[in-house]
Amino acid sequence: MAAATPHSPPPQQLSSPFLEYIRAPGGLDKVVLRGRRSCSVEIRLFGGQVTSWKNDHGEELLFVSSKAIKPPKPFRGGIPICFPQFGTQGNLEQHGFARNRFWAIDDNPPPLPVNPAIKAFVDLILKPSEDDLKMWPHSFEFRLRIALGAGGDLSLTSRIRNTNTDGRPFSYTFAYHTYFSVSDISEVRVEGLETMDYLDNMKGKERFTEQGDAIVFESEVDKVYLAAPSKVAIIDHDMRRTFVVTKEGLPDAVVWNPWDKKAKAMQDFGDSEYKHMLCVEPAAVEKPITLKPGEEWKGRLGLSAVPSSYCSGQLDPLKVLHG
Ligand code: TA6
Repeated sequence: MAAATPHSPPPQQLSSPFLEYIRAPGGLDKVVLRGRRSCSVEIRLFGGQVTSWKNDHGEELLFVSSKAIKPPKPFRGGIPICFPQFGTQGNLEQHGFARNRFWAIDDNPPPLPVNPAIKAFVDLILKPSEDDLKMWPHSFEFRLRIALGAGGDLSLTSRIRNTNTDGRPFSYTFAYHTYFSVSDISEVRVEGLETMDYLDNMKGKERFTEQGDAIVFESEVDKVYLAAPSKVAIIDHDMRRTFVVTKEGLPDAVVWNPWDKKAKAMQDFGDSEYKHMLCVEPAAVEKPITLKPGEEWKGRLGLSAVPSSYCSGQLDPLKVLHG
């Protein structure tokens, strides 16, 4: 069970003009990162979860369900962190416990080589509680840096270190369960995953090979693309917007839309909200990551939103994927 309240940070850690700590009742404390014009990112301490990413017009780029509920249940939308497992295996809750715990502001993060021009960022940290250790008997430090770039791009960098003192390695699976806001799922295409092998969660995780052109959506999709390229493009035709998803340290990519039947079955999801969202989730699913004591893994998610123009007839996705 998650602790009742977040760890309130000493004010000196939050002295940046690009960062605001907002206390809220019910464990909903959050950090707001502010960039140029109306660019911003909101992160809830509960779950270390990004719940908003706005562009310089103040438009929301991530999907959050209107029926999302409060702690201690995971929040439907934004970018939930799936750790130490993706999916449901053994006695851990679906997608692991990291998204259901209060993270703390990391007051002493080890140096992370980043672009010095990026001023709007926050470092969070999660360590296992006694209860967590009963469920998953491994000590770890999970450091998460969330950064808003000068151009409005968003990056999440996870560093997970095995701090076991008993010499035991541990293995885990992981995903940045990213919910993108789209105008109309039937007008959306995904480029970059053509011809890739995938495990189909709707067909008993059987392995298939994707067709040779862009992925379109006409029904529920729940696929884990294996050894996917480091860049994937989500083209929203109506919005004339392309999301570019880049990943490092994460071989796989999960693509999910629940469609109508499953949407109706989810309490924290509006019946027709499937039309306005798509999950593309950089992940490590097929091959768990194993760390020996003292070893650290780094996994990075990069998101940008660029205008898509079709007047030229030139497919922007090809530019953003191979440019
Ligand atoms: O990422 C796809 C998936 O594994 C789907 O199978 C579906 O369960 C989705 O995650 C949502 O999971 P959640 O536990 O957040 O309801």
